[in-house]
Amino acid sequence: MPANLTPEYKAAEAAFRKARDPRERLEWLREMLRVIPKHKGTDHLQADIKRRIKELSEELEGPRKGGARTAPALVVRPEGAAQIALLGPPNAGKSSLHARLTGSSAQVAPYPFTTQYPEPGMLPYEDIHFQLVDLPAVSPEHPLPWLAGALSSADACLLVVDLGDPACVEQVEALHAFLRNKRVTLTERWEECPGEADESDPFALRLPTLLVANKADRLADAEEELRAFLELSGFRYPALITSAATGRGLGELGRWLFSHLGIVRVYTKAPGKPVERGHPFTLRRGQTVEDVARLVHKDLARQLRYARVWGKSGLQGQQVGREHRVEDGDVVELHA
Ligand SMILES: Nc1nc2c(ncn2[C@@H]2O[C@H](COP(=O)(O)OP(=O)(O)OP(=O)(O)O)[C@@H](O)[C@H]2O)c(=O)[nH]1
Ligand SMILES: [Mg+2]
Repeated sequence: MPANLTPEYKAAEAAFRKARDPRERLEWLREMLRVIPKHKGTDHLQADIKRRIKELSEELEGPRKGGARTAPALVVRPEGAAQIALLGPPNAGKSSLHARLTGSSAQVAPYPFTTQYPEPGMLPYEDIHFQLVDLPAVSPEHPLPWLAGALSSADACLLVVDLGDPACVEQVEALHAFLRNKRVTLTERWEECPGEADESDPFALRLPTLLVANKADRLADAEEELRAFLELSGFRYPALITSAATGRGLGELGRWLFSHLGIVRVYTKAPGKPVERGHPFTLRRGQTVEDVARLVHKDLARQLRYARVWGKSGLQGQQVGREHRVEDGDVVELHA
């Protein structure tokens, strides 16, 4: 990190790192550029920020030809409890999984490079949803400059592979190399905060990753194949065996994501009113009553005086402060 960065710049950068919504990220990038001290030592960083602003603006609009929009947007606005990107080599079954898990009509075909643009869809789990984003294959034969940018809004990745493909290890290594070049690292560590990256590089991205060994219906012994694959490749990702054809493993995905992302559901109620059971707010483990208030309304977080909480922790409507950590299933009554 260059020297002489001001607290104002650092605050804008911290907000940028935290933001997942692409429009919000763009606003923070502009703010970073506005407040960055303009001197020789920050030339590189300034250029980097300008490039990101240009890329992200283009990605948000979708490709244009002669002023007309020719394709869908290249980054997907996050919705639901978390955004999960489907990544992997061509033909592994990403779109087939997407279609089965979310009911989307993602295009599936028996040849590689079928998917061309990001396709969002919602995977229901109990009373919440995860957003799954189907993506084009990552492969050296088909480099897509915007693909890494599309990952900046994701909270985690599903790395979909076909263990029956003899080129599988090589393909995943090529994918790693492509992402590394774009400063994106897939990590097996789900307990890290997503997006929390290298202190010295605001544009580095770390995404917790689950290996999805698909097309298990084609393998005589999928567990054995998976064990051999992990041993041969040295990859440490947690793994799930699936088949988009038979549905094997698909029912476990929602629970797996829920627990490994540390999702916490909070039900709010207004004083004297019943609990709003229909649509919980979703947070991550470690977040507080103040974070709940911010989700309800950003002014509410500022005006919050205290909350009353009912939940599994044993609280039965006791008063708590804004720093109180919420737990899954808590009912929260906010008092401004
Ligand atoms: N037997 C079997 N075939 C599958 C499975 N999943 C996908 N397929 C088939 O594999 C082929 C490729 O599937 P897609 O879902 O298009 O794969 P993709 O990873 O999205 O491919 P690209 O978009 O080209 O990167 C299609 O013929 C699918 O029917 C599976 O679990 N079992
Ligand atoms: Mg596809």
